[in-house]
Amino acid sequence: MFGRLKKTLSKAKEKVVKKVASKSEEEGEPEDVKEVETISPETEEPEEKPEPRPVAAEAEEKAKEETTKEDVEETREETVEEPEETEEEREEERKKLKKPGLKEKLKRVVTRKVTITEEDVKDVLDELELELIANDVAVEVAEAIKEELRERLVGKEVKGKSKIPEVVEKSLEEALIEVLKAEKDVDLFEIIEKAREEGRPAVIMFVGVNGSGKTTTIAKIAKLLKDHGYSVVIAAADTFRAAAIEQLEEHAKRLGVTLIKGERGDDPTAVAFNAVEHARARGKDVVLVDTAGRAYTDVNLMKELEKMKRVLDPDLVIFVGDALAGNDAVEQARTFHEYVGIDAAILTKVDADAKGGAVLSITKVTGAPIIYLGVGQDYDDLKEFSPEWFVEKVLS
Ligand SMILES: Nc1nc2c(ncn2[C@@H]2O[C@H](COP(=O)(O)OP(=O)(O)OP(=O)(O)O)[C@@H](O)[C@H]2O)c(=O)[nH]1
Ligand SMILES: [Mg+2]
Repeated sequence: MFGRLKKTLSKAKEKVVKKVASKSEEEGEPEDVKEVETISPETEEPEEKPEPRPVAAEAEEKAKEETTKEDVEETREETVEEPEETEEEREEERKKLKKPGLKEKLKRVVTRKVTITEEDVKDVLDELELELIANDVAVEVAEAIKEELRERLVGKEVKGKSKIPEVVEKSLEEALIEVLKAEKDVDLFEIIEKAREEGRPAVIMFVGVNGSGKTTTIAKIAKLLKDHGYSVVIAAADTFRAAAIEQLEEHAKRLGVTLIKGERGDDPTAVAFNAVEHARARGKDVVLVDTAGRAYTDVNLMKELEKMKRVLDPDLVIFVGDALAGNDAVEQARTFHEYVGIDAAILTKVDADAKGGAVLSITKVTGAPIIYLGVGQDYDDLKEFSPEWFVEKVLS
C-alpha cells in the first residue's frame, strides 16, 4: 500500500537531510562532540591534589614581573595575605579558573546550529512537487505540499546534526496532515446517533462513477453498522442495470439486512424514497442508498442525483472513488461535488494502490474528509481513515 509514494517522500527527506547536514559540517565547529560529551568535570580534574596554589603562584610570578619599585610594598602585602586562604577556598578558586574552559566547550557543541535556507531546499522541493504529480497527486495539492513544507523548513534553526532528520520528518508530517485536513470532520456514527435522537432514520447516499466500488462499499458499511447494533435498510436505487439489483440482493441476504428495490428502469429517487419510508415506519436506524454509476461527464446522471438529493435531503452524501484511478478519481470527486455536493469520501481498492495520489488530493480539492478506505473485497476490508494514520503509514 502506497509503496511508490513512500519512496518518493523518503527520497525527498533524505535529500534535504543530506544537504542540511553537509552545510552543518561546513559551518559548524570541528567534530569535538564525542570528546566533550565524555568529559565530565570530575574526569577532567586531576586525580591527585595539585601542588599548593599553582595558580596563585603563577599570578605572583606575573605580578612580580610587572611591578615597579614603587608598588613593591603593595604587592608584598597581597602575597602576605594569600597564605591565609584555606585549602577549600583555593580549591574553589582553582575550579573557577578551570571551569570556563569546559563550559565553553559544551556551549560550543550545544549551540552548533544551522539555519535551513531557501537555497538548501529549493531544488529538492521542486523535484518533490514533480514526483508527487507523477504519483497522481493533483497539481494544486502537490504545489500546496511543497509550499507547506517550504514554510516549515526555511528559516528553521536546527541545533546539532543529529536533529536534522527529526526536524525534516516533522515538517513533512505536518505539511501532509495540513493538506489532508478537512474543513469539517464527519463521523458516521455521530450522524446516525443524531438522527436516532430525532426519531428518524439517517439517510446516506453513495455516489460515484461506475465500477468505483459503491455497491461493495455499501455492503461493507452495512456490515460495520450491523456489527455495532444498528438496523440497516439498503435502497437499490441503481435501477440502471438489472445486475446491480441482483448484486445488492445477494449482499443483503448474506448480511441479513433489508433491501428495498424497484424494477429495472424505475425512477431511482422513488425507490430511495420508498426505502426511507419503509425505514421510518419500521423504526430502522439507517438507510444506505446505492446509486447508479455512469461516466461523471454524464449530465443525466448528475441531474438524477441532484433530484434524489433534493427529495431525500440525506444526512450524508458519500463520494466513492477508485483510488487506482488516481487523478481521475480526484476530477470525478470535483465534478460530483460541483453538481451534487459531497460531504465525505471513501476511496476503494487502496490495497492495490501504490501511488496514494487520490488519497492525498481528494480532501484538499473538495473539502470533504476521507472517512474510510476500501482495502480488499471482503466485508471487513474497510479501514477507518485519519490523516495521522496515513502520514504514519507513508513516512514510516
Ligand atoms: N481490491 C479491491 N477491490 C474492490 C474494492 N472495492 C470494490 N472492489 C471491487 O471493484 C469492483 C467494482 O465494485 P462495485 O462495488 O460493483 O462498484 P460500483 O461502484 O457499484 O459499480 P457500478 O454499480 O457499475 O456503478 C468489484 O469487483 C469489487 O469487488 C476494494 O477496496 N479493494
Ligand atoms: Mg453498483
